[in-house]
Amino acid sequence: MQTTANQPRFAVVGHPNKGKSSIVAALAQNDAVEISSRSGTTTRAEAFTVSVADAQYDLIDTPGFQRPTKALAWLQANAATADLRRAAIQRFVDSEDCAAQFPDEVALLRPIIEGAAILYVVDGSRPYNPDYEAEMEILRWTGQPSMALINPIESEDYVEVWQQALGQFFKVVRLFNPLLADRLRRDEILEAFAIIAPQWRANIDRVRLAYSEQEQARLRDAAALLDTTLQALCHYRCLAAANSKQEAEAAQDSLSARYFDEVREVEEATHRRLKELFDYHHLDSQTEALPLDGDLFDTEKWIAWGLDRRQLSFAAGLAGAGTGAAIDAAMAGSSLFLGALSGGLLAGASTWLAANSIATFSLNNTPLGGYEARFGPSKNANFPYVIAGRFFALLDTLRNRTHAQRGTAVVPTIDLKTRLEALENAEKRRVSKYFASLSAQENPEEGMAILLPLIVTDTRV
Ligand SMILES: Nc1nc2c(ncn2[C@@H]2O[C@H](COP(=O)(O)OP(=O)(O)OP(=O)(O)O)[C@@H](O)[C@H]2O)c(=O)[nH]1
Ligand SMILES: [Mg+2]
Repeated sequence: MQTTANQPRFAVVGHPNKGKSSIVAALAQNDAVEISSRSGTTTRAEAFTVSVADAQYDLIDTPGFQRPTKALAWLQANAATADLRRAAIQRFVDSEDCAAQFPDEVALLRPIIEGAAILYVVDGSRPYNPDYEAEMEILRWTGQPSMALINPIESEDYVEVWQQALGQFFKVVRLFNPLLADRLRRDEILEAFAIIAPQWRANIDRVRLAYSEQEQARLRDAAALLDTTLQALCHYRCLAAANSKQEAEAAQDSLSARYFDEVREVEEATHRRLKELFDYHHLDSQTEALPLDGDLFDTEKWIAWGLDRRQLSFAAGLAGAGTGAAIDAAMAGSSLFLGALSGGLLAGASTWLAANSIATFSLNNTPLGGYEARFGPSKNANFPYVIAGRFFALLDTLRNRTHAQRGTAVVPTIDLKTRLEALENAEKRRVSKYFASLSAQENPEEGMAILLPLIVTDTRV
């Protein structure tokens, strides 16, 4: 990777365990950065090149200050006047003796003396204390452009106090919580980078522009991925050739097991691909298992698929209607199914209800005199909604997360209805028609464009 003098470089420094690595991970969108609650996790300086399209900058994660007061005393003994301070820092970094005595300070100062700008990180939930002054003083001696970031780890209780103290050492002080996926804040931080290091302004502006284009590209790619997945899954079937009818019938169980396994695998591969699209390469996520082999009117399973109880009750109401019982009008008003009905998805409730299993077994004669056993494809009208709902749940989880969060992402079930209702009427109709044609085993075109409005709906609170 090409690194030029003109490429912005920022060293993230501060006390141990104040979220330096978390800030690097969030800004760099890199879930491989090592983060832990253990103090002293980062033991050496490591540069992460952030590449967004053709724009780049470097973030350097560093170990925390361990002995700032003693290090400052060494520096003071080596620089009698202000004009000698930068040279003293250089000697400090070059000295073998200092490397042995102050390995962390040497590691964090080296990239700075080599030209990186400084991002000094403090915790806004802990009180200010003058111990930090040795750190800030050392950083000031480097003469490099600098700004401070207040990370409100547990609260914002001491943010104001910190602002006052930091304001005396840093021209720019910003609040940044690396665990919140706040894109505006990230942009604000980048803008602040350009203020402290105007020589990098053109490059930083390119990065900012690339970030916003990247977001749009990701959403388009996600829409295309969902379209491909729905087309694949709605047409999915498993076939087995047999010489006799008995042999074909005997294949039913293994064929259906294979069908459900493979459908699950396709979905898992899609979810992995979606994570990669958002630069999550190490993230485990936990989505309710797709309970494919059961009856679609099993309450718990509907809920697992992201449809709530009221929607379910309405489905049950419709089932009653099919056999002459009344539809509960109150339920009707609140249901996803009503949208589907009014959107012209269903010719009649019976079409919807006839398909109460995902896919069925069938057996055909082949032209050569043998038999073909077949499981699938799914003609179930609910199936594309279920697959799409689960995809949106993961998408929202990824968009609400930052790369600083560690641990398994628990993907909640989502309210698909709210997402559908946010669409314009014409968009709703196009989505309903698209899903219906998938279940009717057609190959709807322009799925990506049809799905995009559903994808971009930002369900974040
Ligand atoms: N709740 C919360 N936790 C945070 C935040 N920022 C960091 N943490 C947690 O604080 C701990 C330390 O974060 P790191 O990013 O590893 O801190 P560091 O400054 O790099 O630590 P060292 O490398 O040990 O110096 C981790 O458990 C993080 O998950 C935050 O904004 N909110
Ligand atoms: Mg760290």
